[in-house]
Amino acid sequence: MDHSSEARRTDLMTITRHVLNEQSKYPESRGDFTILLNHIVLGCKFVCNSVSKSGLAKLLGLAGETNVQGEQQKKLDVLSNEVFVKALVSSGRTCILVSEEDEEATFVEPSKRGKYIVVFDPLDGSSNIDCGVSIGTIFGIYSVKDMDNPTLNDVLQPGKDMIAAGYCMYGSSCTLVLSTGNGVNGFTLDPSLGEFILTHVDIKIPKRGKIYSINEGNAKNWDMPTTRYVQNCKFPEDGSSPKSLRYIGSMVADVHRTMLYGGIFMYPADKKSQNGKLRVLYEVFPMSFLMEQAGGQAFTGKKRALEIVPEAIHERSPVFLGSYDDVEDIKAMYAAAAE
Ligand code: AHM
Ligand code: MG
Repeated sequence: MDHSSEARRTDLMTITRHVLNEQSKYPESRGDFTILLNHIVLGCKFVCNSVSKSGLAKLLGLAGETNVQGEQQKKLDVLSNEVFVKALVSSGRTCILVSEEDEEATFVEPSKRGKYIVVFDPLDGSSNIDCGVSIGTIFGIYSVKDMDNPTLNDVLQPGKDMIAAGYCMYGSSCTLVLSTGNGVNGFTLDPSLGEFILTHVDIKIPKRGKIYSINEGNAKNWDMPTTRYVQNCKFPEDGSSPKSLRYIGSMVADVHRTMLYGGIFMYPADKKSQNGKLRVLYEVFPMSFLMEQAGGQAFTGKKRALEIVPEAIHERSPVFLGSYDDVEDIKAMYAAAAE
């Protein structure tokens, strides 16, 4: 009998335990955040289960509806959105929800209201569902100023004001990466226990990476700094080795790889999409928050991504995020172009 593995199994750091430990540093904490997070975790487990069974359950294919960005929704998008909205409302800890799938923000009725605002993309990368490529949920959390009188202005805050952010990747394993503003930790779902277990302690992104990640099919329409930067990834002017290109087209998976291996992920502006593609509140902000917490950077082409003050809940922004030094390089390209 393997006594050492049995010993390990009795001392598991579950995500709830981890968050309780972190919250215990704040004497005023009453457990509300832990309860909220437990409901997010429940949503992730539900979606993870649905994603892995989707072929069997005939969930693949179009749901026949079009979302606010004019994109066709898949059945799993619809299901995931319902799961998270219900979990978040029933937590009793939220007051405003913003989902990629809902045109309007949801204001939680007063009897179920709490102090947190959750912005989320329930199932990002949905074009990858039908071929089994990794997809994920992205979320960010703010505190409301006045719980009795929540307004959209509470949501339209810069990303640096978020109190937590994370993503859950439904891939070869189900991995939840979380920051409550005190570094980044990764948890892997143990299907036999139904618990997320701390597996990636205090993730730090390498200072420089060897991978760049961008949809090169849009190159024709890129601006000059992006074009020059990508050219330099392939033909470095300093004689260093070229970078490798990796692009999944699923932000959670591309960012997760960038976080662990280093490098840069880019979704720039182009002539057709002046603001890029990715949504500020529930894609750019949470991923930028995590990157900064892991020691990396996130830049829009003009400024630090977390300093954007959104004017609309589904606003988009270009983004360049990843290893500190790689983002410094693209910042230098933009600075040179502005001279
Ligand atoms: P979605 O929210 O409709 O799934 O779109 C967001 C996804 C991201 O996961 C990914 O980074 C990007 O779209 C890929 O876009 P493209 O196919 O233009 O490269
Ligand atoms: Mg999305």
